[in-house]
Amino acid sequence: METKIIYFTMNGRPEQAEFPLDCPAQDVKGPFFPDLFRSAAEAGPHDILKLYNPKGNIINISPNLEPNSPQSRYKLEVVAADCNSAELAGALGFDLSSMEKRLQDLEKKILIEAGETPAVVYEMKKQVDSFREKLESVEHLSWLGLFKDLSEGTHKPSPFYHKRTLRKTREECEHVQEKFLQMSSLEVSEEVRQYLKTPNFDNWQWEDAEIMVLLQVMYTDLDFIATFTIESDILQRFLFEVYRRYNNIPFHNFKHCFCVTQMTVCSRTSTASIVLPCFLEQMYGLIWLTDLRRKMDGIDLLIMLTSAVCHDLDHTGYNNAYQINARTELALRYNDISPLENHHCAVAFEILEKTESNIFRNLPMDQYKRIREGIIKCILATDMTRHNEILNKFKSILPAFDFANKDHKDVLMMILIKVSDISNEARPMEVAEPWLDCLLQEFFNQSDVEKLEGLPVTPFMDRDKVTKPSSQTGFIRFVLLPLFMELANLFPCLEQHIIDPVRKALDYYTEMEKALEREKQNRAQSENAAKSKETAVGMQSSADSHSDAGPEPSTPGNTFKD
Ligand code: BYE
Ligand code: ZN
Repeated sequence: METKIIYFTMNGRPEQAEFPLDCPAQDVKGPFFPDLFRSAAEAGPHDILKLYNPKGNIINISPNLEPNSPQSRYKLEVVAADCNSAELAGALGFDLSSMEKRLQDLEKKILIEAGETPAVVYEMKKQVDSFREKLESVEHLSWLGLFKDLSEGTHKPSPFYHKRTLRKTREECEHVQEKFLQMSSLEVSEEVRQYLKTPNFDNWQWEDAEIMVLLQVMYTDLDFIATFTIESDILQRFLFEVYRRYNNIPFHNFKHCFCVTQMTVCSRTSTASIVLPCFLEQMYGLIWLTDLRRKMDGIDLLIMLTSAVCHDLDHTGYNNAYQINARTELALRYNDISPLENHHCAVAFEILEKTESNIFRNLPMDQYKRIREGIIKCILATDMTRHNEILNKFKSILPAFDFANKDHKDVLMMILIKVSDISNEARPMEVAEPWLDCLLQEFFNQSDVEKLEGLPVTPFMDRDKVTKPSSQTGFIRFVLLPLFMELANLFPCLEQHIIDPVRKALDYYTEMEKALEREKQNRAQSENAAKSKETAVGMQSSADSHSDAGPEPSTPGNTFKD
């Protein structure tokens, strides 16, 4: 029988297939039996195969395939596995769709017999639902074939479209953009403008479109619009692109970007001559004493503000340790060197490279260069593994700090963005505590995924190992206070304005830790009492009634070391 040989590559690996010239269509691309191409690609029955000719065009997998030579190989590719790929799920030891189907059948049966969904079935349904949602929303689990990346817009609408996802949807962006543009023409009251300059500002009271307006106010009130001839539609486009590229994750989101920026402005605004309303009294010293507008030039301030705005762009909620351990695209791209911060910065300049959102487009080349250099320095300085390096550098220049020295100013700018980045605890408790909850939610989510993927679990992110107060007291003692106190050496007024609230927060969490400790002891005691009672009555104590040790107090001393 005459045969023909087809040469192709699969993942760069050379393969060849031989089949008879009168081969029926079914054997080459049939719905029933995995054909030669399927087995070469190790593809399941639901996977989509794509064959490319050497020109890069997709060609039909059919018996009429042009025979070729090893020098002109076709390229075979498997496109993402079908979401419900039974084979893939089977290999993983679970199958969501069949579990759901069985649950539905069970529910139907019970409905007929008992008339109402029992709580257990409801509970199980909820668990299956939330498990599916988790698998669908976690980008790093996309290899399961369940991940729904809604930003791509190539997916067909699914019943889970409304569920929480990482990236912002187009609808969400358009809605906020429309609101922002409507509001941006309105005057922001003087009262709000002043309130915006204090660390008491409550971000939770404002929705995203309003926050965009407030960011616009910051650029305006620092005179950047006039000084650097920034057109308002360009600024609006820039802010919108920034908004769009912060993801919907618990902590490193657009509101965090706003808070960091707002804190930067706090320590930067000098309007000492204005008469301050009484609620601003406590800010007075800070404004007066730091007086940065007189000590640094406009470009430095523009660098700091824009760095703060951009410093966490496209954060996905997984830190550098995760990126490196999971060998993500980012870690590979940046050779494990601050993958996230490099990425945030690259995204910032992706936005700034577009003429319609380049707020620096009217500046001469030398100024643009200086700004770019400054932003890169500031954003890269937010990598906490460089914390000691940067703080030590600052300490070493402090005794002879000179605002005319560029190296000194560079270090100060890095310290200021670092302070702003981790300064939630300098805010009122009602503002700060929800931020801590958000952060822990993001951390715990990461450690859950690390456990699922068999990666090393970062100890201070492990929900089984840390408690809210124990982690925060350690952080305040060993990271926040030492950093803030060095800055207060340069600006002594900061003592009362940002160090005092942080000390209060330390007391608050220390109390909370003690209360938790007491609760734990009480629980252990009552359990012991119950146990001895059981034994006394002569009942058999069950094998698994060990005392619940609760969360281990973390050891803050080594939690935050590099
Ligand atoms: C830091 C690094 C990365 C991301 F668990 C966020 F105890 C932070 F470590 N920030 N930012 C603010 C913080 C805070 N980390 C902590 N507390 C903060 O207030 C400590 C963490 C809860 C934990 Cl440092
Ligand atoms: Zn940040």
